[in-house]
Order: sequence, then structure tokens, then C-alpha cells
Amino acid sequence: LPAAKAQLGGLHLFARQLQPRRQNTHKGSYGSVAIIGGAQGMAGAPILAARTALHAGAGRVYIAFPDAPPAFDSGQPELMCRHARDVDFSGLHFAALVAGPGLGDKAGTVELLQRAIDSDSPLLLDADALNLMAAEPELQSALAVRTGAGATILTPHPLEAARLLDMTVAEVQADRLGAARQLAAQLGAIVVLKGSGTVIAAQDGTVVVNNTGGPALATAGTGDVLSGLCGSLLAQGWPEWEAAIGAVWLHGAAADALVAAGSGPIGLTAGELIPAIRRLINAL
Ligand code: NPW
Ligand code: AMP
Ligand code: MG
Repeated sequence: LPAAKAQLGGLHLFARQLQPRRQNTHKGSYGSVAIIGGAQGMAGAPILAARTALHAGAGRVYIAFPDAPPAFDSGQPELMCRHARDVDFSGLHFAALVAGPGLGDKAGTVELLQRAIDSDSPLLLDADALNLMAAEPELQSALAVRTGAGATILTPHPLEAARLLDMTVAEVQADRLGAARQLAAQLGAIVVLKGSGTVIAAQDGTVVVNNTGGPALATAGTGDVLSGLCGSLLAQGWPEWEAAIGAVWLHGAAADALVAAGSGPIGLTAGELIPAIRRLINAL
């Protein structure tokens, strides 16, 4: 923790965001997040994202499933599980939308994604939302002209970035800064190119390389945790650049803390990151 504080102190980036909660606030003060995803067999992905969003401080968290939703998440009954067709994403209904974890590619998902892109909410696209975008040029056009005030953040891993750029993974990895910059400029979004040394790129070409985390994170579901964390920070009013960098940094720092305590690198699980992220946010 002292090392984490020193790094943050050096950055002076999050001082405005990491303030104690004001006394006279309520759940509405901390934003509603909707996680859009969870096709048959991949419900775990949005559940990990949603649980993270809650533990990182969002006031209310919904999961919008593309198919029939479970009645509730028995491990986290605070979450609200809905069928996506019954959820209104329009305008600024949600303080942040996270689309893609375990979303799949069945009929109807393109239209569902279009509704999310058309909203004015800050929007994070991950996983299958990125794969659908790579396959559907009209979604890319819609993203490029997203007119609302809401920011857009994309969080591809190298294969997802390669699909969007029509490149190979080797080409992306050979020039990670260039690939992230190209995607950010092409799609008018902040791009978080994940992997060892995650690159965060803005549309104007600014790039940052993260220095937390390590191979403990090379396990299923860690990307889903990152998407929920970033969505939670967006919902709590973090500007998009700070939210992207802050989420990546906190996600890696939580893994580092768990490794230091003996819970990794071998066998760390994505779910274990969630309480560690909460601990870090409260300590900082
Ligand atoms: P390889 O093996 O090296 O050829 P996919 P996915 C590559 C959901 N999940 N550096 C690597 O390729 C997600 O949310 C659900 C280099 C790897 O095999 C998605 O919706 C879970 N290469 C869906 O599953 C938990 C890298 O990409 C391939 C790389 C599919 O997502 C798991 C995988 O990419 C999962 O999150 C790197 N740093 N990182 C659940 N519990 O419900 C990745 N690659 O084929 O897009 O599959 O990422 O698993
Ligand atoms: P995903 O592939 O979407 O599940 O995302 C994996 C997450 O773990 C991303 O945040 C990656 O940056 C992170 N990650 C995976 N492997 C490493 C590594 N070797 N070093 C640092 N971060 C990693
Ligand atoms: Mg992923």
C-alpha cells in the first residue's frame, strides 16, 4: 500500500476522484451501471463485471441479459437481473453502460449493441461487443458518430484488437502503442489495449503504459472484472481518461497485493480481485 500511494502521489492523477464520500448522499449519488452480456454458458462474465461494479462503489448495478435472465444472482442478490429487451438504455438512463462480457453473437445482439451505442451514457465496449463491431461495419460507423455527451472506452485484448484492425495478433503485439493509437483514432474512443504492459490511448494520440499487475492476471474472467471496475468509476463521475487509467491501475495493483499476500501468481482467480479492489479504493 505505501508503494501504491507513492505511485499515485507521483501521478497526481486521481486526487480529485479519490475523495471521502460526502455525508449527505444516497445510492442515487453513486450512479447506476448496466452490464450488457451473459449469453447461455457465459453468465459468469457479466456477473463478475457487475459484482466488481458494486464493490467499486456504484450505487445500483443491473445485468441486462440477451436471453431469459436468472431470477437473481444468489451470490450477490444486490444485483438486478433483467432481460435486455426490457431495459431502456436511451438518453442518460444509466450513468454508465458496459457491453460485451459473455454477450455472444446470437441473433439480436447487433440490435442490442446498436441501442447501447445510441444512448447518451458513457459506454465501455469489451469482449463480444468488440467482436461484433469487427464483424459489422455499421456498428463502427454508429460508434464514430456517437452524438451524445457520453464517452466511449474500448478494452480489447490483443486478439480483439487484431480483429478490429484486420491484423494478426503478432502485428498488434509488435507495435502495441501504434495499434492502440490507430484504434482510438479510427473509432473515436479511448482504447485500453490489454496484456502485459496495458496501453491506454486517447484519440489525440496520447498514450500511457500501465505498470501494475502481472501474469497472475492471466486467468479467465480478469478482463470482465476490469470492464466492471471501469464502468463503476465512469458511473461515479470519473472523467473517461481518468476512469480508464484508474481502472487499469487499480486492477493491476489489486492483483499485486494478492500476490504479495500469497494468493498468486499461480491460481489467482478473477473473483478474488473484487474484494481486493474494494480494499484498495478505500485505503487510497
Ligand atoms: P492464443 O490462445 O494465444 O491464440 P477470444 P475470450 C488471445 C467470455 N468469458 N496476448 C489468445 O489467443 C468473454 O467475456 C466468459 C496475446 C486467447 O486464446 C467473451 O465474451 C467467462 N494473445 C468470451 O468469453 C470467463 C492474447 O485471445 C484468445 C492475449 C470470449 O472471450 C472467460 C482469447 O480470445 C471469458 O472472459 C494476450 N495478452 N489475451 C465466464 N466465466 O463466463 C488474449 N489473447 O477467443 O476472444 O476469447 O477472451 O475468452
Ligand atoms: P481478458 O483477456 O479480457 O480476460 O483480460 C485479461 C486481463 O488480464 C487484462 O486486464 C490484461 O491486461 C490482464 N493480463 C493478462 N495477462 C497479463 C500479464 N501477463 N501481465 C499483466 N496483465 C495481464
Ligand atoms: Mg475478455
